[in-house]
Amino acid sequence: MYDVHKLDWWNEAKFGMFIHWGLYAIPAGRWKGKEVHGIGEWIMYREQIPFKEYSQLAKEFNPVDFDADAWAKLAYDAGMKYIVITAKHHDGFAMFKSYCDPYNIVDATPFKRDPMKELAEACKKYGLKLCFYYSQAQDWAHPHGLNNFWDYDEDKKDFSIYYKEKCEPQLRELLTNYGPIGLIWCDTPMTMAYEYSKKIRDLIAELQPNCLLNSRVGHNFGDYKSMGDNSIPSRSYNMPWETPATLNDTWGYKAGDRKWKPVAQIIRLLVDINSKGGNYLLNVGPDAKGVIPQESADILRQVGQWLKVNEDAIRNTVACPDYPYVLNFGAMTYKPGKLFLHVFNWPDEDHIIHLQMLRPRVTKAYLLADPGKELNYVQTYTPGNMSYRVRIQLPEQPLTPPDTVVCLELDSPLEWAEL
Ligand code: H79
Repeated sequence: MYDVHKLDWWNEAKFGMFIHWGLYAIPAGRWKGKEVHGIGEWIMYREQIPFKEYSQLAKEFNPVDFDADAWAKLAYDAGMKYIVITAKHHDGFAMFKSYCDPYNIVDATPFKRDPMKELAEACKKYGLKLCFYYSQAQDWAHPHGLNNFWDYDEDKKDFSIYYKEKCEPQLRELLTNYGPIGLIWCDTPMTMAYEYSKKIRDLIAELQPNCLLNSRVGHNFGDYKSMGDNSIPSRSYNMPWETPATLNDTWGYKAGDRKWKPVAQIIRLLVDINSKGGNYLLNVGPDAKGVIPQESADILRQVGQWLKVNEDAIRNTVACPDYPYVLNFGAMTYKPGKLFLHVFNWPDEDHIIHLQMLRPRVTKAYLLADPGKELNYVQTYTPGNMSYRVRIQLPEQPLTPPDTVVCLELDSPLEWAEL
């Protein structure tokens, strides 16, 4: 299942930008004067808005402030290496020029531009992989797509018609018209049968064999595992995996959602996910004008500033073997030869942190923010009484709060001694 070579760029990246953008950015969480509970892109389902009515939003969709270069630059400044954007979400509206279905941004809106074309160019400029989210099973616009039960009789649905008329032709367009695509991000397979997951897998193999596919295509046809939305496993996993996550509580833009996570928490999540071997796919929800909320941009730029200094501790890391104790100073990330200690809780009194049960010998210790200056450390190794201990002397103050990173160079692969 896991093709190591094909996954190289993705394993190295570790951090990507998710973009949820569609017609739902217009209501922005409010419908007919009332606040609608839940994630913004589900508003059509939540309110059971008839397709005839919801589709009228297209006539108003005119994101004149959309600037593909600015979005790509923001991802670049944040230290992200790929962008996954909703080419089509569950509402069925294509955010790209589709030749098989006029319900798309070029043919149905006054905007008339194809933002995916513009993004493909911008991603090339900033060295980012462009990837497409495509809701392959749910489609609330098509009479045979899954989950719109208020317009269409579930008993009369034939998924093969939707697949043949819309799903496959649109995936074909996405894999043909925008240059090399990093990955196709499917979602909520629901009751979709094995044969359709396989068809999607085969379609990618035919058109862009290097393009990855996430596990939500269903039936184990993915190249890597998508964890649940905003869900992080409690332990390390030695397989390719990714957590898609939000900056506030919604994916698609909601004007009323002010629950932004603090920068420190985002860095903490990035480190936690990386330490367990995963990728962090962090979402922004641009508004109906095409602008990424200022709060999102501010958070991402600050994460990027931290990441610039501490990049070695994130990029290309692998799952860190689970430390046998609860760590008090923060978290650890790992790549062969280097163990990174992320100090979130600075030891204000003695400025010393220590690790137990570390089997490899430390050959050098330094802060990523000041790599020219070696840190003093003492490693004691008394296998007779199973004591493996290293104590590291830190400076008085943290250099890159909230997380100052110590790099320990190791003489052998990381192993913890048994407790
Ligand atoms: O694209 C984002 C979400 O729209 C999508 N996955 C991420 C990446 C997603 N699809 N399904 N879900 C998430 C689960 C959604 C469940 C809920 Fe609801 C939607 C809870 C509230 C609204 C439907 C309505 C189910 C319960 C009430």
